[in-house]
Amino acid sequence: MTLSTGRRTDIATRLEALDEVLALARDRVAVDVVAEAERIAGKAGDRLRFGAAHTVVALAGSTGSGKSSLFNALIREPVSEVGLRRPTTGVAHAAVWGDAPADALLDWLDVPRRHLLQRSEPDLGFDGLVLLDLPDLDSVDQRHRLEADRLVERVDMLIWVLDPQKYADKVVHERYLTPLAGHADVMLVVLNQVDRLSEAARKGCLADLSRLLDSEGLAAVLVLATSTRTDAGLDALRAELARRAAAKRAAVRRLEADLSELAEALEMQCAGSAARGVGRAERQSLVQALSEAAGADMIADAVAGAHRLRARRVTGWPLTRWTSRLRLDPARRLRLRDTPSELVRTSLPGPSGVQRARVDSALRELAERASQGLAEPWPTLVRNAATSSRSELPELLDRAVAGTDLGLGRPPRWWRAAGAVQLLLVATAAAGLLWLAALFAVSWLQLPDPPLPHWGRLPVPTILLAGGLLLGLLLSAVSGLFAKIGARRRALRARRRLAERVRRLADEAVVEPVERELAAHGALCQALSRVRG
Ligand SMILES: Nc1nc2c(ncn2[C@@H]2O[C@H](COP(=O)(O)OP(=O)(O)O)[C@@H](O)[C@H]2O)c(=O)[nH]1
Ligand SMILES: [Mg+2]
Repeated sequence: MTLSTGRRTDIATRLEALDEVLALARDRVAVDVVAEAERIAGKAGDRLRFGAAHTVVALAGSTGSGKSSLFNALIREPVSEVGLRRPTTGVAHAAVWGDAPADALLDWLDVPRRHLLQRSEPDLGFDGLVLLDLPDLDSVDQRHRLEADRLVERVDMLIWVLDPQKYADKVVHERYLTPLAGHADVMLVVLNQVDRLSEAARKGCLADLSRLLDSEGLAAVLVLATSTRTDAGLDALRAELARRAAAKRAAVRRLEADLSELAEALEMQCAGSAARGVGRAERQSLVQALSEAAGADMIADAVAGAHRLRARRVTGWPLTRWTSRLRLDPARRLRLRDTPSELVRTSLPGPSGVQRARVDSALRELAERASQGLAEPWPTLVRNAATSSRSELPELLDRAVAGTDLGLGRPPRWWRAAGAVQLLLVATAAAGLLWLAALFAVSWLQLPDPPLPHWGRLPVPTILLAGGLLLGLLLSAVSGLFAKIGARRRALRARRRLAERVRRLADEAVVEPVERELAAHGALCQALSRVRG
């Protein structure tokens, strides 16, 4: 059996939206709020499965107001014991009109005491009506009160039975009527025992009750005056019940009211302005702080130093070049490898206290700005998301450094050319030196002078020796200058590459978790507006 009214899709859509809200709210929103929403979602799903053929109406009120008397008057048979406060009054009675089987529905309501009224004479038009006589709301026995509450929560419609003495009863008004202000559509208020009032007193009492209901936001609720002694107002009550039972709308209306009330209660989740998201400036300062914590300064220095040293080893003046071999490569010292690999650890010292503090404050700032204007618990959720991988950051940063291509593995091509020229110049100088030595030996041995070519006024061997040495020194100086410029450029590039890598890390470890929370908030508020209907 399904509900055939046009509102079916309506409430189904709202319930689907509620499921979405629940999926997003679990683990985020306070457990009691989620539990309440789950309860209503569960109840609505259950109730809808039983269809709209039946309309479950409960008589609720405090002790002695006349619930059982009204119940008997409506079914015209004395089934529910009047004036009794024996244990049996802690259990609800049901009267079921019509042929449609209501057993499954009553099993779900957990009401075992049932009276079937197939055809009432005269026909009251009560087909499909299920009337419940509830335990007293103010019973001294807590179990009775809980049983009444349980059914107040589940039924489709409520008739609040008041009497002239206790019509302003605090229990009924504060605990039930006021919180159910959104349910006026599925409630009736009955002022019973009016036979005990004079005409004037009755009017005054009804006026007072109306004022009270008005102040509780229940101006729309229908108020009837009845008496089970004189039968006053009973026909009007019967007519109203017949009308509601025939309309078959109470079940859905009740659930709709529940959903609206729930949506209103959840509304504060979406109070305030919409989330701003992670700002570019906050993201940038986080990347900055993380880069510093990753040791960007130290790394840039090491890259520059390694570049200069390696340049000297290849292009330096060969006669003093060997001294550079004695010096330790700064990149090696930090175990920064030529070929990046995330699998090896560097021997960077890790972030200092100051650097950690800067990262923390960047995280805080980012979370704060991203969740600005949102109601709790969302700023807390966003902050937790931002700091979720905080303790792993040093490790992640080191891995990022190890995995960054710092440009160490690619020596400039001119180095080798310059190195070759240096060797050539040394060879030239050596040739000049040997030549001069040979000339010296010839002259020492008093042999005839061999021919000595000149270039301008200088002998060629002298030019070879001096030129080779001078040009070697000059080349070494020029190479050193270029290496210095190159070192600066490489340091900058290494910084940039590291920052790129760190940005990716910041996005994965911080920005994305934060944005997931903000997206959850947006989706929840969106779904909530559909729950509201
Ligand atoms: N005068 C008068 N007494 C009533 C009326 N309805 C019920 N009573 C009496 O009020 C007492 C409590 O009634 P009962 O139906 O047991 O109330 P319940 O506790 O709400 O179920 C009984 O003594 C009834 O006879 C009424 O309309 N007029
Ligand atoms: Mg009773």
